[in-house]
Amino acid sequence: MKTTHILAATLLLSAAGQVQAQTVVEDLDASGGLSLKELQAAYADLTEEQFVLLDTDESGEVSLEELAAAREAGLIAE
Ligand SMILES: [Ca+2]
Repeated sequence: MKTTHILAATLLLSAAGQVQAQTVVEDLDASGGLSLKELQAAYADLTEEQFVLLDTDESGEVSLEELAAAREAGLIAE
């Protein structure tokens, strides 16, 4: 009985942590990629130099894949 309660509490804690961890970036003009402006809406401190580093295929926009890769590499916060 006691073990069940501890397990439930642990699951609740980890679920709450995941919700907080991810920064939401919105494709406001629905272009399919993220512009510098759209990224700065979520990451106010992001510079143009950092944006260029995230845009690994130099398309001028950061795709969701590029954003995910940057997060994994630790270039940008979750
Ligand atoms: Ca790109």
